[in-house]
Amino acid sequence: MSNHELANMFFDIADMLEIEDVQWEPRAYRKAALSISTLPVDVKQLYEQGKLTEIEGVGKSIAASIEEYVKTGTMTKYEKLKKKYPLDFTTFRKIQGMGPKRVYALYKKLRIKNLDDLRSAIEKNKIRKLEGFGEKSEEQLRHNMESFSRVKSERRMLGYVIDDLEALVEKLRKSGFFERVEMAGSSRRMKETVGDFDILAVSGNPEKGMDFFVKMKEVDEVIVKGSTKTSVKLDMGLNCDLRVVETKSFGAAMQYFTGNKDHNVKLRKIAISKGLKLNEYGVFRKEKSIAGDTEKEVYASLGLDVMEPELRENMGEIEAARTHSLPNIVGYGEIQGDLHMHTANSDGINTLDEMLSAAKKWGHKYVAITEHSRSLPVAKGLDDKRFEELFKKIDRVNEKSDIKILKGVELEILKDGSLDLSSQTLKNMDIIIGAIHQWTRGQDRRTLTNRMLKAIDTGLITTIAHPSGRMIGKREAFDMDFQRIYESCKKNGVFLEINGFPDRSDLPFNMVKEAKSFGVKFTLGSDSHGVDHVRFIRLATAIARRGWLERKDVVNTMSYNDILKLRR
Ligand code: DGT
Ligand code: CA
Ligand code: CA
Repeated sequence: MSNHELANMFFDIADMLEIEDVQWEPRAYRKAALSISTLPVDVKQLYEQGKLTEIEGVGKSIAASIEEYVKTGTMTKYEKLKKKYPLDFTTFRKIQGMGPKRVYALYKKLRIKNLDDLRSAIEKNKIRKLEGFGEKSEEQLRHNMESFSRVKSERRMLGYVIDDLEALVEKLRKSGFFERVEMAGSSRRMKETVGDFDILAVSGNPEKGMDFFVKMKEVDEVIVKGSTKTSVKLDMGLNCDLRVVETKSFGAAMQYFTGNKDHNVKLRKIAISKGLKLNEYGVFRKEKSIAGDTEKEVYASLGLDVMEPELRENMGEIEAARTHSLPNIVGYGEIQGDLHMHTANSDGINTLDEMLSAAKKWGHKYVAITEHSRSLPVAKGLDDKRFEELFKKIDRVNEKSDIKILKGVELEILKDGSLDLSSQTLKNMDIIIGAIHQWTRGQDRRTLTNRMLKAIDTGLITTIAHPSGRMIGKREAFDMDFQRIYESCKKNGVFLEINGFPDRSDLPFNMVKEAKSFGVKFTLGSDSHGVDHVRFIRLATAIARRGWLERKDVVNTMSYNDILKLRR
């Protein structure tokens, strides 16, 4: 059971209740669905901790439905309604002009249950003849349906699916049907969002291997099955292509299917300029293969150094590979700690002890506990006094703990650029993450830029939280003069954060690369709000790598003692 799935069920219930003219309830279900769909933790985990009603909009009765679903795999309320209305509300909801009442009218009159039915009814001009519809609204529906079909391939945030993908790859490896299995595509490049998974394998018995693959429990639906390529839909809602290739062209296939496309196009041009042919089978001079079994050879045959997959975005890496000046990007294993974490003291769900043991298990040597400050009441921000109490506790824990804690704050940058909390409280902190969370509406580019610059100028801030403010799929980056901000950060010795929380992934990697060119350095944070998020430091590191950062550019490669000295 995923949050996504559960949220869709509640949205469906809301739609069906609306058809039944039930008052209020649809709103309540939508509210619950919305908060579940954006929840940073697994609902199942909250259930196990008895914390369901802490979810915004989830009262006793919705909590009971969740519990029933977790325990039995069915939800009576949903099943009952669905029997009466066996319609694909989840899809219809995404098409403009297909509100519940209209969906129901189309079902009653034309038995339209799903997208295919809708399409064929429109093609046969059946809808225009219905009372209350007409030719114009049929045309409008046709248009809306087509624009839905174009965008329907939903991308997913890598942070939420990478572990499942790796587990899947591991299962294929252990199946005994493949000699090699590797992931390629955007997930190998650690792109923040992925459209589908691409897996490459070598197998002496591809038919049996593919049989095994399509029977895995993660596979919901087989799209095409062949002995060299099989495409399926996985239960996590993403498609996955498994390709079986020959050992002698494994490197060429890895290169080709890792991409990205622009990177490949440029490589192919280089090949042509050298009188060579490059494709997923190898590099060829006339018909003779000159490279193919390793990526390194493929690149070398084109006069290029091989680069880490994260760099393959056609952002200058090919030029750098030619002049042997690729950056030595920071390694995942070089990160010593996490510089952005919350606990139940503000809006996290786990205690300090729980967060520490999860961080220790991950391998961190230190973490910064950076609770929200008082002016963010929705996140239960702390005032000066509560920070003082928390820091006393941290001092006590630090004495005995082998994983060290940095005393920090995720500090509200107020509307005018001044800082939340007293400078006395701030003085006692090891790390201050300045953050803009609110009052941005109505602030134009100049006002917002000046607000940020003023905060940087205070000389009190260590780093800027999720600097662009973007939320994937929800909110664009702030309209700010980022170049001036980079300049000012460099001048004031203020870092920029790379926030690894999947929905944020902020700074975005291309902006990281630009900020680096101004001489800015970076802090990495998982922005954990629970033990399940500690793993997001890896995503922050991936963005750092994709932004060409080297060890020296990343504060988290420093030791605890050296970080303590930053503000002393
Ligand atoms: P995604 O799935 O949208 O997150 O992104 P990718 O990069 O995984 O793209 P995908 O799955 O369409 O294709 C996998 C790789 O195959 C891609 O990174 C590069 C290569 N590729 C796909 N289409 C083309 C193409 O038209 N030309 C070239 N040269 N390579 C391509
Ligand atoms: Ca892909
Ligand atoms: Ca693909």
